[in-house]
Amino acid sequence: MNGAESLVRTLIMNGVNVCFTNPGTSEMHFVAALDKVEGMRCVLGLFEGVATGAADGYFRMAGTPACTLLHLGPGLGNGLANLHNAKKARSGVVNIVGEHAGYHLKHDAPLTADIAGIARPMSHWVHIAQSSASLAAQCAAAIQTAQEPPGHIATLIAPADTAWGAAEGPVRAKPAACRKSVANDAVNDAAHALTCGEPGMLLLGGAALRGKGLEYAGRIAAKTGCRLMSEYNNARMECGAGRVRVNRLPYPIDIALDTLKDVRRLVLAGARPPVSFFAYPGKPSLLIPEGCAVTQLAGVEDDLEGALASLVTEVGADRAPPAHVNELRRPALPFGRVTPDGLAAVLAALLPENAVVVDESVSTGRNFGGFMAGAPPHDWLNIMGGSIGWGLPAATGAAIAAPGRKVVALEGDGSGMYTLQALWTMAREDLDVTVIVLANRSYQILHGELRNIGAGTPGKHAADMLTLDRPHLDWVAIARGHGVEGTRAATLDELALRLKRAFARQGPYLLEVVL
Ligand SMILES: Cc1ncc(C[n+]2csc(CCOP(=O)(O)OP(=O)(O)O)c2C)c(N)n1
Repeated sequence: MNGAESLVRTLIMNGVNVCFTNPGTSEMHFVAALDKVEGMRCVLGLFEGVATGAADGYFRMAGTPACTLLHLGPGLGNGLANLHNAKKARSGVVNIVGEHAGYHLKHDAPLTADIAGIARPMSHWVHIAQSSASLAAQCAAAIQTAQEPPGHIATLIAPADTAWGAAEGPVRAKPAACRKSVANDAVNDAAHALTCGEPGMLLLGGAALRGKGLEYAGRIAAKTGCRLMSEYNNARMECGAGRVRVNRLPYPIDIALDTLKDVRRLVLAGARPPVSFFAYPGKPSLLIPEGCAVTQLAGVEDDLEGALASLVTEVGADRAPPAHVNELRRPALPFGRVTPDGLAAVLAALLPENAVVVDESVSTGRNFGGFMAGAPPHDWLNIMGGSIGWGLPAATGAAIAAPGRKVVALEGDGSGMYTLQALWTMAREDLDVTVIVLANRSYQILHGELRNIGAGTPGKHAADMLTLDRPHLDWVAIARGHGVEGTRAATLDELALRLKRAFARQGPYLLEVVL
C-alpha cells in the first residue's frame, strides 16, 4: 500500500468519510486511492471556497468532521475565507493539502509556496508529513485534533512523495478529549447572578442553543425571570415550534446597546462577552452596559449541557416547565410587494418541518427571527466569521450531512456571487437545497455602514461601489448554467406559489426574489 492509500483508509477507519475537494497533480495519488478504497464520498467543488465552506456546513449538521483535499498553497489560499468562517464557527475540519515532493522544493517550481504559512492563521493545527510510512499516523493525529470539542481546523500538508512512497496501513485515531465539566464555583456564581434580584440575562452560544441545553435555559428563565438571548450569529440554533425561544442580539450597534442597557447581571453560557461587529467612532466595542457584572458559566468548548443542568438544580428550577416555548403558529400568506417582513412571513408560512436554514441573508434577514418562531421546528445556521460567500457552500455541506431534511439557503445576491460554483455541486450531487436569492441588487448593508462609520452620504463613485446594477445579475440564468432549475418572483404572491412548488419537490432549486 502507498501513503495515499494509508491516508484514505485512515480517514475512513476513523469515520471521516466525506471529502470536499478540488485536486491537482500533487494530489493524484490520493485521487487514485479513492478508487481503491470503498467508503469515501468524494464531492468535487469548482472553487476551493466551496470545498471549505461545505466542510463547515457538513460539520455543523453531522457533528463530525469531513475532510478537504486541496491543491498546494494557492488551492488552500482560495479556500481560506471559508476556513476562517469554519474556525469562528468552531467546526471540525481535516484539511489535506498536497505539496511538492521534498526534493523538488528547492527548485522553486511555479506552484511552490509556504503552505504552512498560508495554513496557520486559519488552522488550529498544522503539520507537514515527513514520510509515507508516517502519513497515516499524522492523519490520525489530524483527525483527533479536528474532533477536539467543540471542533478544530487541522491541516495536514502531504508532499507528493509521502503519497506515492510505501506505507504499512491505516492508523486508528486516539479518542478526542471529552468536553470539560465546569467547576462548581462557576455554577454557584451564575446562580447568584441570576437570583440576586438584579435584572439578569443568560447569553447563550454554541451547543447551549440546542437540545437539552436549550430546554435547561428555558427552565432557568422560568424560575429566575432572567432574559434569554444569543449572540448575533450562531453556528447552529434550534428554532421554531416546541423550542425555547431565544432572540438574537441585534446587529446594528445602537439597537444592540439599547437591547442590553438594563441588564445588570450577564451570564455567559457558550457565548463570549458581546462585542460589536465593527468599531464605530464614538461608540464602545463591548456592548456590556456600565455597571453590569459579567459571569462566565461555561465556554463554548465546555460541557454546556452539563453546566446548564447544574444551574437548573442550583436555582431550583428542576420542576419548572421551560419558559418561552414557541407554539406552532404559521402566519397567513401575505401578498403584494416584496418586503423583508413579507418574505419572512411567506417563509414561516411554508417552511417544511425539520428544515435546515442556512442564513447568509445579510441585511434582508435581520428581523426574520420573530416570524420564524412559530414555524415548525428547524435548525438555523449563521455565517460565523463574517466573510461572505459562505452560504451556498455551507448549504451544500449541510445537505450532504442531513439527507432527508430540506435545506433552505437564504442568500444575499452580493454574497452569493463569491461562491456561486456551489450550485453546480448541488446539481451534480442532487442535493435537496432550495436557494432563495435576495436580489436587492446592491450591497445594501454597506449603505448603512457608510452612514454609521461617519463616512457621509455616498456620491456617485461611492454609490457605484455599493450597487450591483449595470448589468443586473440574472440568477435564473446563472442557476441554469450550473444545472439548477430556477425561477424569479417579483411579488409575494409569486414567491408563495413558487416556494410551495420548490418545497414539494426534491433536489436543488433556485428562486430569485426581486426586492
Ligand atoms: C470576504 C468579504 N468581502 C467583503 C465583505 C464586505 N461586505 C460585507 S456585506 C457585503 C455585501 C453583501 O451584499 P449582499 O449579500 O447582497 O447583502 P445585502 O447587503 O444586500 O443585504 C460586503 C461586500 C465581507 N464581509 N467579506
